[in-house]
This record gives sequence, C-alpha cells and structure tokens, in this order.
Amino acid sequence: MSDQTSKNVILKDFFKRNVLINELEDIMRFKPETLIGVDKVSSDQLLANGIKSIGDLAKLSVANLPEIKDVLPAMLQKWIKIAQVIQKNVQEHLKRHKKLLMIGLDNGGKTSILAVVQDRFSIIKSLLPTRGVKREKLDFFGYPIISWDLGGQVQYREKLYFNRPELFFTEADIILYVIDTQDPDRFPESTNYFREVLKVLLELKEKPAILVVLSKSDEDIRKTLQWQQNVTTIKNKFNKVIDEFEQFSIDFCDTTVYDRNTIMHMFSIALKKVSDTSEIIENILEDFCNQVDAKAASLVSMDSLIFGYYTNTDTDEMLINNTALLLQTLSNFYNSIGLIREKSISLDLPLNGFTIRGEKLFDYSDLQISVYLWVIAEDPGKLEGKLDYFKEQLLPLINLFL
Ligand SMILES: Nc1nc2c(ncn2[C@@H]2O[C@H](COP(=O)(O)OP(=O)(O)OP(=O)(O)O)[C@@H](O)[C@H]2O)c(=O)[nH]1
Ligand SMILES: [Mg+2]
Repeated sequence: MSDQTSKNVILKDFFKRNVLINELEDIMRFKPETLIGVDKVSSDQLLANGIKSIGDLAKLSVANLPEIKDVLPAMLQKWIKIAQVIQKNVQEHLKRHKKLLMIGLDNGGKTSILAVVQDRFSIIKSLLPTRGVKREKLDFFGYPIISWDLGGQVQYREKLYFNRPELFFTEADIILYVIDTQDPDRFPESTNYFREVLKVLLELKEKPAILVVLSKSDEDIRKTLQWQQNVTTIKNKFNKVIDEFEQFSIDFCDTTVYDRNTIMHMFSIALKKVSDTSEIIENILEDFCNQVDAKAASLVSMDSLIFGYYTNTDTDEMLINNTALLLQTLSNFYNSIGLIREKSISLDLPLNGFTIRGEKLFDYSDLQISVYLWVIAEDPGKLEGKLDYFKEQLLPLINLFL
C-alpha cells in the first residue's frame, strides 16, 4: 500500500490539483483535460479527434503526430510523452500484483472465500450473486493480489466471458475454480464449465496455475458418506477433463468459510505455485533434509500459512502438512486454556520407523505469530545443532515472502 501511495504522489504531479486518484488503473481512462496544461479548447479538439482518454493519448506516436486543429504539435508531443510515462508507471505497478481469477458456477462460494481472506466474515450472510466481474485488491500476507471474481450466473457464463475471452482470461497468474461439494445435481454443469475454461485458456495460450477448490466442505458435512462420495465424483469428473488437456497441472483443495484456516491453507498452496520465493524455500528445505537425513520438511506458521515444503512423495506431503496444521491447532488450544504458558512447542510424534518433529523457529508480524519447522526423519536427533544454520539460511528468504 505504501508503495502505491508513493506512486500516486509522483503521478499526481502530472494532473490538475482537483483531480482525485483513487485507483491507479483508473488513470488511463481519465480525460485528457485532467492533465496539467491541457486547456478546455485543446481537450475538446482532442475529443473531436477520438482521443478521449489518457490511454488514447498514450497510443499515439510522437514520430507520427496527427494534425489536430488548435493544438500546437509541440504541445501534443509533450502530452503524448506524459501519457506514455503515466502508462508505463501504471503497467509496472499492476504487473507486481498477481492476477487471481475466481471462476465457478453461481452460488459456489467464490465471493465468500474472498470475504474470508479479507476477514470480512460478517458480509458472507448477506452476499448477493456477483453481477458480472468484480475486481478487488487483496493483500495476502503482504502479497499484492488483484482478484477478478467472475460472477457465475448462466447469463455471464454464456453471454459475456466466452464472447470476449481475452478480456477475462489473459495474464492470470492463478485460477481458483470453485465447486460446491454439497450440490451434486450441478456437478455435470460445473464440469462442463471447467472444460470450457480450459479450452479457452488453451486457445489463448495462457497457462495459469489452477486449483480446483472443493468449497462448502463444512466440518460436520465432511463426515458424511454423501459428502465423501460427492468429492470422489468431482475428482473423477474433473480428472477426466484434466486428462484431455495435458498441459495444465491442477490440484484439488477443500475449504469451508467456517474455518478460516482451510482458506488460508488453500491460498498458500495457490501462491506457492506462482511464487519464486517459495521455490527458493523449497530448495533450501531439500538441502536441509539431505543434511539431517530427513525425508520431508515443511515450514508452517501458527495461523496455517504453509511457506514452503519439500517432500518426495504425495503421502509424505499430506502427512507432514496435515500433522503440522492439526498439532498447531492443538497447541493453540492448550495455550488458550493456559495448559502451556509459552506459545512455543517442540513436538515429537513417534510413528512406525520415523518421527515427525516440529521446532519453533521465530515469530513473524506484529502479532508475533510463531513459525515452525516440521520434519519427518528416522532420527530427529540429527536436527539438533543444525537449527541455527537453518535459521540463518531461511530467515532472510521468509522475510521476502512476507
Ligand atoms: N455451508 C456453506 N455455505 C457457504 C460456504 N461458502 C459460501 N456459502 C454460501 O453459499 C452461498 C453463495 O456464496 P457466494 O460466495 O455468494 O457464491 P458465488 O460463487 O460468489 O456466487 P455467484 O456470485 O453467483 O457466482 C451463500 O449463501 C454463502 O453463505 C461454505 O463454505 N459452507
Ligand atoms: Mg459471487
């Protein structure tokens, strides 16, 4: 945010005093007369020549100036250059944000998920169906994201998105495809929509990270046979579609708005797919595993953000991350009822032939949230003496990720 504020201050200098800049991306739609030095007569002439916005001005070429009545070529040249500087700044700013597309049928829970990420729980009860596309800026642990929430009602799906796909599906970093696990009647419809989306991405040569979000996986419902069958059906149907399009790597992740952790967990997985920093973390974790003869390692914060992990098998991945999340929840609970005074734990879970151990590394953010290193190792004793090395290697990188 502070970065955006400083950009606004610099760009503001190009505009007349009374011009209010709320959102940087709106600037390109401002009229030419909002720029300092563009008088009303010139502005009207620009408009008469189809130059209606700063964006239109930026598209002109100084080498090939159009002739415009009452506007001196030198002035026009200057305005074009200013518009191009503004455009470059705005584009650079927007590029730093990850573009997140929320896609899925109406009533799937897309807008609710975005509300939870922003801690706006109270609005969930009164949410109305999203009309068209709603763009929003989010800040996920300091990670700048622009979310595009594509309302899933049939009129938008059929008449809007696929008529001009390039307006909606290009340059996305992450797609969260949301499906309501409690609504089996609509699984076929959702599968078809998912296929259409992949088809259009293929045509546009776009390759975002895709996560299929199994929404409304509420704690009580998860225990029912019906829900478990529903999830199996969804996975079977979606995997068939995924097989049709080899080039996409797609994961599944279940969430419920009644447990914020599930949503933070899902976002961590999605961001991990597009973040270089977590790749670096993964490399260091691999290196560390080799040094201490561990077969898996994961870095998890007490509020369930998985910073990165290294595992060789899917089973180990499930084992380490689920154990970490569950034991940390348990530790938070013990802490809340005063059974453990310190917010720090070192947990050992001896299983057949190996141990899962969690060691507190440090606290992050003003809220002092603990971050733990979890490992699966035959001999966790080898971890001792190596933790300091680990802290020195990893801490600077974690700071990058935050
Ligand atoms: N039980 C349950 N209900 C949920 C969950 N998430 C969302 N809902 C409910 O599902 C309904 C639809 O949620 P929305 O977030 O508006 O759905 P959407 O996907 O944005 O729908 P459109 O905007 O029409 O595309 C609301 O009544 C929510 O309260 C969940 O995890 N569990
Ligand atoms: Mg919505």
